[in-house]
Amino acid sequence: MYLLPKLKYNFDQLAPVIDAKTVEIHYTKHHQGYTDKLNAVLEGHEDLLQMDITELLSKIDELPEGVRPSVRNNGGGYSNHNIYWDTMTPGGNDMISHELRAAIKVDFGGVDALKEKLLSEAASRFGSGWAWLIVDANNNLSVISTPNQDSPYMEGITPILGVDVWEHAYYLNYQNRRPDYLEAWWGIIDWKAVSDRYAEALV
Ligand code: MN3
Repeated sequence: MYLLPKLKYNFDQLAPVIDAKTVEIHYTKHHQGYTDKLNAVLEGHEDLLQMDITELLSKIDELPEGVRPSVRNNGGGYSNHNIYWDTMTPGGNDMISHELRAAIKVDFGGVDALKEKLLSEAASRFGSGWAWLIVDANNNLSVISTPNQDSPYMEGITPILGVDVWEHAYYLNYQNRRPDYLEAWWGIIDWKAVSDRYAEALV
């Protein structure tokens, strides 16, 4: 059974970057919906319901055909939003670890260059999807994007920061101005949480 994680903040605390109504609908309707549909499709598959979500997604190609498309969409949606909420904090913080800062310097040239690359990837993702900072099997960082609710875990790589570019994430506030949402969103990143995810991702 997969459970909707509690948010680290109230619905109104990401404002003015993300308004309270958007957070509430996104969390209580969209994220809850993915969670409920994931549990429903896995009913009767106790082994799969017991798995850590990252393991379930990494085994997407081995799952029974009858559940695979729904796990891709709803399991992906469940996990992606867990990371999205965890990536943000009211007002943002700069508590980036020395290790992560050093790795960003090596792989991108610096935090500003990472920002430019990530926001550009997110802005140019056609239609609905996500942009990610990921750690690959060689412990290198890179920026990727995924369509729909596809998860980096399905490709054997570990997301440590993720931004939702589905219109439901920003439309009330920003309408079609995705780049404005992204620029504002960069300011509410929880670098402590991202640094923790980086430390856990290293193998
Ligand atoms: Mn979403």
